[in-house]
Amino acid sequence: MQKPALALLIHGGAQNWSPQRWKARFDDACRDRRVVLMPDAALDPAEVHYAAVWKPVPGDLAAFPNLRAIFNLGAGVDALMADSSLPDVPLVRVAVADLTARMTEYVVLHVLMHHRQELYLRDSQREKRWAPKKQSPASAISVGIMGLGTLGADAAQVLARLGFRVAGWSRSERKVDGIECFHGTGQLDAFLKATNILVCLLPLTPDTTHILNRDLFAKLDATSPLGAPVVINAGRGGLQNEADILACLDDGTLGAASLDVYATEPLPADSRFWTHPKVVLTPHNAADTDPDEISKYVARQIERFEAGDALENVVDRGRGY
Ligand code: NDP
Ligand code: OXD
Repeated sequence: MQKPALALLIHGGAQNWSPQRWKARFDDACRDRRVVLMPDAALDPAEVHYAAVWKPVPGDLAAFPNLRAIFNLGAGVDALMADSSLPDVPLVRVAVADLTARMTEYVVLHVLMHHRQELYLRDSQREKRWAPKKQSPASAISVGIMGLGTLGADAAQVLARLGFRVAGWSRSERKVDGIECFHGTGQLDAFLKATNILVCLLPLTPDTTHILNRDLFAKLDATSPLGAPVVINAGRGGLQNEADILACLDDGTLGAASLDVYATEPLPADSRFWTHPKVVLTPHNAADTDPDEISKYVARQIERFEAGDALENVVDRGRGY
């Protein structure tokens, strides 16, 4: 007997996503399960027990009356949480070693880029200027990571191994070897005061919206060899007040920013971020979710679920992540 169907819903406009490639990978991973790439007029919605989704149109998931679980094809579930008609079934997010490693690469790349004065050195090269600046050791720089979850904790440990002083900030109390851990709003100021390079890997929730703003930047430590603090945001664009970032870069409150995510994506052509000399910009590809890895992860989870075991990495809807 064929197993209940899995519907694949991938937002049509999503950059860098090939729905056909995802479908092929899911067909391989799910073997005797019917995988249906939506929209599909021939599908009876009642056959669908599982949905694997990336930014589906709000309301689309409500069309499946027998849905048992939703698998988000990324780590961040903010787009789904915004759907007021989201069926009340377990919502699973991605937490796999492949995605974590990719994000750690991004974070380490950008921390090192600022620490090793790459913006200055590339300017010097363009101008044929032989003018080395004093180099300081990693131990002279404190990196503060907002969000000490799957991604933040891994990046923190790799940075600590490189010799940086590393602190992390989370909602609840955490312990990560070698990392100074802060939590809750009560410890936020102490965390910021100890931070020269701020890395944001928070989920976007009502509590974190626009958390990266002028008030917060003004509390960062500006006394390191870097001078003004640096901000790196690979969480979500909604975490940042973009006007504040630009104003703080212009008036020297911030020395530089690496941004991977934006309030509006793709980033509009008239955004000042494109040309700002202190901004290193990437197009929301700090860490891609890989169809090979994620299809296997979802297939494994469904097997567990059907065997009566608990699903992993289920989103707490009350917290929003
Ligand atoms: P996790 O859920 O594992 O970790 C989230 C962390 O943020 C936890 O430490 C959590 O605290 C903390 N947090 C949440 N809310 C608050 C708050 N109000 N105050 C303080 N800390 C808070 O998520 P991941 O690490 O897997 O992913 C983080 C985010 O990264 C995703 O939500 C997504 O938006 C983004 N992302 C971006 C990608 C890109 O390519 N740019 C790729 C993948 C993810 P606690 O530990 O107490 O729960
Ligand atoms: C994610 C992302 O949340 O790619 O996984 O942004």
